[in-house]
Amino acid sequence: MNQDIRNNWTMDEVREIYHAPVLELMYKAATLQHKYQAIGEVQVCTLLSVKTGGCSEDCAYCPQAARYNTGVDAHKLMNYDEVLDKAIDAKNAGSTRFCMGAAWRNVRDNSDFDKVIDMVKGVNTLGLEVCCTLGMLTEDQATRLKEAGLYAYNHNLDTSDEHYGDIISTRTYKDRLDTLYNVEKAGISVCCGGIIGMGETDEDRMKLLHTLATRDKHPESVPVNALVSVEGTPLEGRERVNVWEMVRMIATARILMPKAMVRLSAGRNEMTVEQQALCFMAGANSIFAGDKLLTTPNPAFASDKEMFSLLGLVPRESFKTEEEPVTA
Ligand code: SAM
Ligand code: DTB
Ligand code: SF4
Repeated sequence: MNQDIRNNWTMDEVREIYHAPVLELMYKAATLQHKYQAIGEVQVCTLLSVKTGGCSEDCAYCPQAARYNTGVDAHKLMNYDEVLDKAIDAKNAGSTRFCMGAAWRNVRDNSDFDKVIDMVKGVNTLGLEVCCTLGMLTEDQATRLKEAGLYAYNHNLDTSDEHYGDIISTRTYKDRLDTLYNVEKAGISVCCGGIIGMGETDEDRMKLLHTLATRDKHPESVPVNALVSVEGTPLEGRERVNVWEMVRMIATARILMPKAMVRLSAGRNEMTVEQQALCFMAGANSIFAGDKLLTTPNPAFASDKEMFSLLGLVPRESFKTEEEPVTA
């Protein structure tokens, strides 16, 4: 039995890992990274908001919730050609995964979903790994997405079960878990992570990671977002998380789920190259590229290209199978 890949972690074990002296924690994470991931390879993903704003949910962090005045203009679903053009641009810029996001509470069986299905088919033919994040899904909807060629589905748990109610009241943790179940059942890769910097405790952060790492199957990817505090949301004016908090979160995720892609997600725009390098050392091996996340800024392709060259990083190819562990 492989002692590194476990889903029976106890909270005490997670606490011991998370609270270790930071350099020791990074060393341990980097060791597992060397064993299970291709060193220096970073997955480059592009996000596109195909349906922006006007969302009925009350997620306290989100600039797209209709009830907050954040200055985000609501846009109806983009059309097929526009989306395909953006996917081609992303591919030409070196991305291997294309993630389409919609500001929906859940998917409805209507013509908009039919259009998204066509987009998934179209992006798939470009040889990109297609991902979507559309809110809650039923089992049938997940199956339709899978049949259209969807590779991964992003659906974040965001924080611990205990803290969830302070951040979102319009749905429950169980609703999120149910969608993850439907996604997994349909044979789609799960992309699931969270956000730090929303007033949660260390214990909440560890509980989120514990929930992910004790699933029967670890998520294929785990996005770690630093809150982008947006004016008009209930979380406006929150202090930015410091780099060591990101490092601790990323390294703990890497140790608990050695084979997952750990994505240094929102928050990179506010980080220096040195700070990002610490996150890569701590086990991050995936990023969102392109100058916009969904609605907020992200580093430009050109500056990421410079960073890759400086740090000796190379973009990971698409549809790569798991690396064989290095023995010796
Ligand atoms: N509406 C769908 C949903 O909620 O699942 C999909 C889009 S939603 C914007 C995707 C994820 O983006 C959220 O789960 C959250 O983790 C992240 N996110 C949204 N706003 C953010 C912010 N201001 N800072 C960091 N992450 C954010
Ligand atoms: C994820 O974990 N982070 C991305 C993606 N999954 C969909 C979204 C970040 C959004 C940041 C705020 C915005 O740009 O609107
Ligand atoms: Fe809507 Fe998703 Fe934003 Fe919540 S995170 S308000 S569900 S778009």
